[in-house]
Amino acid sequence: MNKKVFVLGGDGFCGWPTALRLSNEGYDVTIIDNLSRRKIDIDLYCESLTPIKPIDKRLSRWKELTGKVIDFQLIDIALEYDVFLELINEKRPDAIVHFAEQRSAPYSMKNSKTKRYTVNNNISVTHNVLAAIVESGLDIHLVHLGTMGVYGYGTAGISIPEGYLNVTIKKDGIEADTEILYPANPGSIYHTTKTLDALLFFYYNKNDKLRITDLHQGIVWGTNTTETKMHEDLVNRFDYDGDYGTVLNRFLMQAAIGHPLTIYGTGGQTRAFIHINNTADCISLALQNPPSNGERVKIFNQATETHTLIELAGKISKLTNAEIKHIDNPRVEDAKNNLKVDNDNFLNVGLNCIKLQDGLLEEVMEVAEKYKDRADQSKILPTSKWRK
Ligand code: NAD
Ligand code: USQ
Repeated sequence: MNKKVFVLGGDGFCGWPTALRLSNEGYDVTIIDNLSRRKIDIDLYCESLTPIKPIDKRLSRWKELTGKVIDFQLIDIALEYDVFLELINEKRPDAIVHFAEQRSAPYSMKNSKTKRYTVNNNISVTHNVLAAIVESGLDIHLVHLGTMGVYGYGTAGISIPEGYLNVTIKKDGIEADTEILYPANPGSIYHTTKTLDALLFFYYNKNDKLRITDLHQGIVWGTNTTETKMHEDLVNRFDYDGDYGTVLNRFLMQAAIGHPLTIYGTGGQTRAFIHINNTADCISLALQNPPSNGERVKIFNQATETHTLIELAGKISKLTNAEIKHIDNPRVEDAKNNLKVDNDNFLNVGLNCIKLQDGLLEEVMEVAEKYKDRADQSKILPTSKWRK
């Protein structure tokens, strides 16, 4: 019998291509999503650059192309605990992949309403999932999408380890060696929810022996994957606006429509990146390599390379002659940082890293070029500020 997997947030940018990948690999997939991301687009008067189809159309096209059925359940996991638990008891999944959070740092910093929503939503979803797994009594492997931002982006010169750090504590003349979670250092309310998630995992793993993998993912770039390219109706979302658009995809879209590349501040910020095809690869690998019973939370750094923003803008400008524009940084963050990241856990289980290369950058620009008439230029500049 095929393994059953729930994909929470499976209508989103990372969740949709991952759900298709897992279905293609033979998993029996159920997507659970409350479609809140689509509703936030309405609130922000903005849309994905790519014309994403409604979820029922997406799934019927997938079935027609592959013969594979993906079930969809419209559930708000933060608010509908009992419905979610009932579904777990009914379907008895082997694994749950958890993408279902409000994931934009700028959106989380807009105002007290969006701060409160982000905290309430993200922490409630994560805690409800953990409590439901315990209440079901089933042995379910939970794979969660965390973020590189839980570590902050300062490294004290070392390469950031995968979650844990061996330290020597010195106090009152006593020295003791111990292992700790790498110190949390979030840079936004959104990133703070991910550090709180990590503590919830630590606790439920210790107390209830839940099997959990937390993936500390870098900034995802690209649009389509092997599966979403199969038909226009399967196209993945492409966020380009000042709240949800992430830096590399924004630069590529800006180059394609003739908008200057918007570097916030100096561009000396270094960040970790991963291509969307590799996101789906990593989830598949994480599912194939679960922690054993009693093992501590498995933490993988899910990133394939690091770059400064100025380096990325320079590369794209060289390819396209796009103008580079430095604008006042709306965020509170270091103007410049070094960042090195260990990713041996994924390399050791066979991840084939897709690195930034001209062909792939051009592919994203082609997508942006194709849909440039859908771009609303008034949504490009950032409007959310970290300090008012
Ligand atoms: P997204 O907003 O496109 O997708 C999230 C999905 O979760 C949406 O479809 C949304 O409707 C759903 N959702 C949110 N709250 C829910 C709730 N209460 N109940 C049910 N469904 C709910 O975001 P994404 O870019 O696909 O990110 C997915 C995950 O990966 C997030 O947890 C994010 O923090 C993490 N991540 C993303 C990136 C990136 O660059 N996009 C990088 C690192 C980590
Ligand atoms: N930036 C620019 N110009 C832009 C947009 C952003 O210079 O037009 C800068 C930001 O100031 C920041 C960096 O680029 O220094 C990254 O910003 P981003 O919006 O691309 O990424 P971030 O806010 O960190 O969030 C994204 C996802 C989030 C995920 C995180 C991974 O939205 O869900 O957790 O990347 S990480 O950054 O590794 O923590």
